Formats: sequence, C-alpha cells, structure tokens
Amino acid sequence: MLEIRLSVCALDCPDCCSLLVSVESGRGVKLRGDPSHPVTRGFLCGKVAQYLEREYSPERLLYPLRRAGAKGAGRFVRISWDEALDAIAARWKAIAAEFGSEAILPYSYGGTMGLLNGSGMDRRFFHRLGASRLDRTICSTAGMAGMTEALGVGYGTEPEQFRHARLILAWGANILGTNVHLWPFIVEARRKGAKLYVIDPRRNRTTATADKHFAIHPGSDAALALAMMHVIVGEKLHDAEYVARHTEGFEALRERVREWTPQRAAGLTGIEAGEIAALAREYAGTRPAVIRLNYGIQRSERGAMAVRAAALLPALTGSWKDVGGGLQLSTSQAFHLNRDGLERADLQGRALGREARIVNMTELGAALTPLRAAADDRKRSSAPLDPPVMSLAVYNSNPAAIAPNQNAVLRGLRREDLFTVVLEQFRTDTADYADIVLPVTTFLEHTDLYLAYGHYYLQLARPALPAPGETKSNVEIFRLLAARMGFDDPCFGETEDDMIRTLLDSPHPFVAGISIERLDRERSVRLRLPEPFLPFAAGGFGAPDGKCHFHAETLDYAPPVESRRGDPDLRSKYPLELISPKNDDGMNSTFGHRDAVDRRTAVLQINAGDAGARGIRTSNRVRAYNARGSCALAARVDDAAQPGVVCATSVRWARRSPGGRNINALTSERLTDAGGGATFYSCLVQVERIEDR
Ligand SMILES: Nc1nc2c(c(=O)[nH]1)N[C@H]1C(S)=C(S)[C@@H](COP(=O)(O)OP(=O)(O)OC[C@H]3O[C@@H](n4cnc5c(=O)[nH]c(N)nc54)[C@H](O)[C@@H]3O)O[C@H]1N2
Ligand SMILES: Nc1nc2c(c(=O)[nH]1)N[C@H]1C(S)=C(S)[C@@H](COP(=O)(O)OP(=O)(O)OC[C@H]3O[C@@H](n4cnc5c(=O)[nH]c(N)nc54)[C@H](O)[C@@H]3O)O[C@H]1N2
Ligand code: SF4
Ligand SMILES: [Mo]
Repeated sequence: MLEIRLSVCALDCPDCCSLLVSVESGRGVKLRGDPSHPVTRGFLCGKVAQYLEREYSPERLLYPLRRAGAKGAGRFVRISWDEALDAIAARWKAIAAEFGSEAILPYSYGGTMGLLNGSGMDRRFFHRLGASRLDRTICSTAGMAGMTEALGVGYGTEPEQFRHARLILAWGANILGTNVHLWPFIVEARRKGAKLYVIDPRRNRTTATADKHFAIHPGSDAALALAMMHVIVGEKLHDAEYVARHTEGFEALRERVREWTPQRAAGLTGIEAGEIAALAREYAGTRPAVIRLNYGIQRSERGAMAVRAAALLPALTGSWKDVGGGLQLSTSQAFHLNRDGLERADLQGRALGREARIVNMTELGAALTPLRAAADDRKRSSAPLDPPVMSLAVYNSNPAAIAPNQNAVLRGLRREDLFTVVLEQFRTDTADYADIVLPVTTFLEHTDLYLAYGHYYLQLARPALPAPGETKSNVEIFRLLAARMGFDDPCFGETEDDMIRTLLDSPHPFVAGISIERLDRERSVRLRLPEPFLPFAAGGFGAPDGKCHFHAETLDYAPPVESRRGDPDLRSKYPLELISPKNDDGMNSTFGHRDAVDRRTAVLQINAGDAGARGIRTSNRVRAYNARGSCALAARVDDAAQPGVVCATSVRWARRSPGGRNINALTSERLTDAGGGATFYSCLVQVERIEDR
C-alpha cells in the first residue's frame, strides 16, 4: 500500500523544503518537494531527491560502537546501549571530578536544522553538566555581526518578492548551487525583463546564466560596496527623503566614502573603475533592486565588514520601500521562538554557580592542542585553555573534515587522553577518532520543529520512516545521558511535544497564533507577517531609535592578511588565493560517502596562466600547500578561476583523500574582523605538480 507522509528537509540550507515521502510497506520509496509549499513549489535539489540512498545505505551506523584500534584507524566493536551510556557517564563524572566539568566540550553544528535535535535537549544537558559552551562560529557569525551592526536585526526580503525585482545582485551567493528554491522567482523576474548580476571570484553555474559577472578578488567586497556608496552619494543618487527619515549619520558617511573612489576600489577588487561606477548607478537607478547576499561573502578576514557595507546600500537608495527591493542574508532572526526555554542556559548556575567558559569552534585545533597552540605566534582570541579539553562530544558535525587547520584538529583528536564521543549516522572522519560512537536517526525518522533561514515558514515534521537498527535521536540520547548522570530536573523528562510547546510560548507578535495543534494540521505555517512583508519600509530597524545607523567612523576596508594585497612575506611563499566554496551536489561533508561527490571535491581549478607557469595541465595530480599543511588534488585548468585564485569545492571526506587530508589542511584558524567567524576563503597557498614516478 502506498502512503504519502509529510516531512521537512533538515539539511543546512536556506530553503528548508517541505517534503512528501512515498512509503510502501513501511519503506520509503520516493522523496518529492511539496507542490503546495509556497517556496518548495514541488521540487527538490538533486542531492536530497536521492536522499533515500543515504537513508538505506549499507554504511548507516546501526549499533553503538567502542573503539578497538588506534585513534583514527576506524576499528570498532559493537556494544549495547547500556554499556555505551554507562561508559560515557562514568568517564564524564571522572573528568568533572578531576579537571572540572568545563574540561568537557560539546561540538555541534549543522547536521540538522531541527531545533530539538540541533539545540534542544543537548543544550539542556551540557548546561546542567557545566560543560564548556561552544561558540558556533564556523559558518555565519561574521555576516550576522555585520548585519546587526548595519540594520540592528538579522532578517530581510522574503524570497517570494524576488519575482518583482528589476535588478537582482547575487553577492557571494551561488543561488543555483546552494539556494535553488530562490531560482524560480528570479526566472519569473527575468521573464519580465529583470537583470541578474553576480559578484563572485569564480565562474560557477549561477554566473554562467547571469547577465553580468563581476569577478571580484576574494575578500575585497567591502571596498566595492564603499566605492558604490561613493558614486551613489557623490552623484546624489540616494533617496534623500528615506535617508533623512530612517537613517542616522549620513553626513559622516558622505565624508567617509569621499576617499573611496572607484579607482581606489578597482585596485583592490580587480573590477574596473568604470564598471564599479556603472554598477552603482544602475543599482541606485533601478527600482526595485534586490540584493541576495549569501555566506560566501563573509568567509574572509573582512567578512563582517563586507556584509555590513553591502547591507547599508538599500538604506541609502530607499530600496526597502519597494516590494521586491531590499536585501536578504538570512531570515532566521524573525523566528522569535522561546529559545531560552528550550536551551535552559540557567542550568549552568546549578552546575557551576556561574556561566561556563566559551570555546570558539573555529579554533578547535588550538583548543585540543594547547601547548602546541601557545607556541604559535599568531594572534588568538584566547589564551591556552585551563582546564584543558579532556573530552569532546561531537554531534551534528564532522570536525575532522570541516574544521580549519586540520592537522591541528587531527593531532588533537589523536590524543590518547582525550575521551571522544561521536553521535553519527555514518562512519565519518570524526567517528574514526571516537572512543564511543552512538548511532542516530535521520530527520526522516524523528520529530522536530524547523525555522528557515531563507523564508518565513515555521514547519513541523513527524517521523515518516521507522528508525533502523538501534538508532536513537539526539533528543533521546541526551535524555538518557541526563538520567545516567543523575540529573533529575523536570526538563529532562519532557517529550518532543513538550519542547515544541515551550518553543512556541513566546510573546512576540510574529509567532502569535501558532500552536502545536495548528502545526500538526498545517505542517507549514507562515509567521504572522504582513504580505508582502517590508521589514524596513518605514524604518523599524533594530536600534532603539528605529533607524539604520551608518557608523561611518568604523566603516573601512583593509585587505586580508592572507590575500594578494596582504602580508608580503606570506605572498612571496604562497602566492595563490585559495577558495573552497560549496559543492553543488554536496552538503558540506554530509554526502562524502558518494563517489560522484568525492570526484567533484577532488579537483583544484586553476587558471591557465598560473597552471602554465607551474607546468600543470588538466588531470595532473597537484599538491596545494602552505605552512599549515598540504592536500593532493587533480588539476582542472580553465578560466573559471581568475588569475591568482585557485578553487576546490568542498568538503571532501579526508579519509578518501590521498594522505588523509582534505582542503582544510590548508585553511587557518584566524578569525574574521567581527563575530569570531571562520576565514575559510582567506587562505594563501602554493601549488605544484606531483611528479609521476
Ligand atoms: N549544494 C550545496 N548547498 C549548500 C551547501 C553545500 O555544501 N552544498 N552548504 C550549505 C551551507 S552550510 C551554507 S553556509 C550555504 C552557503 O551558501 P553560499 O554562500 O551560496 O555558498 P558558498 O559556496 O560558501 O559561497 C557562495 C559563492 O561565494 C563565492 N565567494 C567566495 N569568496 C568570496 C568573496 O570573497 N566575495 C564574494 N563576493 N564571493 C565569494 C564562492 O565562489 C561561491 O560561488 O549553502 C548551504 N547549501
Ligand atoms: N574548506 C571549507 N570548509 C568548510 C566550509 C567551506 O565552505 N569550505 N563550510 C563551512 C560551513 S559554512 C559549515 S556550516 C560547516 C559545516 O560543517 P558540519 O555542520 O559539520 O556539516 P557536515 O559536514 O554536513 O556534517 C554534519 C554531520 O551531521 C550528521 N548528522 C545529520 N543529522 C544528524 C542528527 O540528527 N544527529 C547527529 N548526531 N548527527 C547528524 C551527518 O551525518 C554529518 O556527518 O563546514 C565548514 N567548513
Ligand atoms: S538541501 Fe535545501 S534545496 Fe535540497 S531539499 Fe533540502 S532544503 Fe531543499
Ligand atoms: Mo554553513
């Protein structure tokens, strides 16, 4: 008998699709996008259309495992849940007694966007334990810092309005690869004559279809935005009325951007001055004009400033007034749910009598190798940790593959005195280093509530498929661990539905009228926002006075240390700028077990001139390297990467790469200008051909 069940895609993607799961005798046979969902509109991306391959993969982890070989060797024996939970509880009690509970560090990120399994029972558990807190900076905190500085809040234009735009700027945004459900709205706009311009250092599927591609130097976007402001203000193309009513600090801004001539920006961005001026005029002169920023713009050392400067543009032109205008980086902060009630940070007080220390996840390598890190001369956000990290609890993440400075991370994970627990679906690079592996359910198998970061619909998913083997959800595992640790606070006895009710218990008008009963009926519910939603048409910015503050005194740009205009000593040794953007068929490292994904992430794109100078031809094996490490790849010589830039789409499973190192052996733990973010795309390397013997 064929039955259609509803679900929600939990992957770390702005689209947060609504799914239809065809189920036959308890087994999933097909996944489709829900045609009735206003953003999903009946289709899925290629990688999730095939998700049932992953769901039923023979590589799924089905039973708890205990390590039976050297760390990293990947040899394990099956144990029972009781043995696994008892072993973990006993070890954590011993570590807490000897070193203090902050010697235990949770490490999680985007495996699931579900609130309960992503930041629910786990947070309660680690707060009550008094573990170190993790600053989750690996992806978006630089951009969020920039947005917040500019707008005071972190949300913007809804995707449905892109169909009304006449000019669309995709800025560090590979829409066809990473945000494909925005695309139909862009197609609709272009059918009515809209133009799509893309600002991106490399050619990709999105630039290939665009009306114009501005091949900017990595990490120089703030200079471009400042020069656009120079033209807009200098030529009085701004919306004087909007600026007067809804912004603060315009006179100082006018002074500030005076020096940011297109000529000056041209030298920094690689985009000709005439092109910059024309772009600024067209942006200010076209209504509506909308900007899609994505996180690609903020993975550089100047990432926060890049987002901040770009986010000021629509306030200058008054574009926020237009249906189909404005800007979107994320929509997530409009979901004013009761996260405090879900996460229960107050439980730290029970454990420690204070808040626990914070460890930045981007600096995991340094956190796990404190002595080595202290010997490093580079500037760090914190001193070596005391107490040291003696246990790492990894879930929803694969740090051995995705974290920067991989050699430091792996050195840390190999420490015999580090007790590592990994909750996983697959035997990832990180699972190979675990002392205990716990098998978890997929999003098709558990209940969760989902906000989105690319639209304004809140969604509920119930299990669509049975959980295989002995898998359990993160929520259930942390509930069981709480019992083992003797935590008797009532919140550890809550059901998933209790937790959802807590989340919905919020006084904010955006979530008014949304109950779990309504979610069970409708599954996808629009936040209570006007249609169309124009967040800043009449001010309403996050600052107390409701205005957009230019703060011109701190608005500026200097090239990243690791860039073509950065540190001369580094540049002379490592003259190429490496970017490692998302693979269109992947999801960070989640589909690393697929051969097709592995092949695509094994390639280094290099410009013909740079390749020629090194005797490199397509298909040659090459080594990219710098002082942090090296990574072997297959060269592809073309002009997709501009001169001076090399590009490897990410993230390959390190285990499948020669030498067990992927591209993150090259990337650094240096942090962004604000927000403490990762700087994956500010990375200088040298490339050489590997001679065949
Ligand atoms: N298919 C697929 N989809 C995904 C993911 C995936 O791995 N694969 N990952 C998900 C996640 S975690 C995230 S955060 C989002 C990210 O979504 P995006 O931000 O769209 O993805 P990125 O590939 O990081 O960057 C987008 C583009 O920015 C360009 N870029 C790199 N450096 C710069 C720069 O300095 N300036 C400018 N202007 N552009 C630059 C890259 O070449 C890339 O084409 O995608 C999500 N969706
Ligand atoms: N070089 C380079 N490195 C990067 C990036 C880049 O562009 N270039 N991108 C960075 C960015 S933007 C991000 S967001 C990070 C992403 O880094 P991560 O958040 O670590 O993402 P994934 O690599 O997809 O790993 C997620 C893991 O969670 C597991 N998982 C899924 N659902 C569940 C669940 O319910 N429970 C548990 N316990 N596990 C689950 C999956 O099996 C998968 O192994 O990578 C960063 N690293
Ligand atoms: S990864 Fe993104 S586009 Fe693909 S199904 Fe999931 S939410 Fe939709
Ligand atoms: Mo991300």
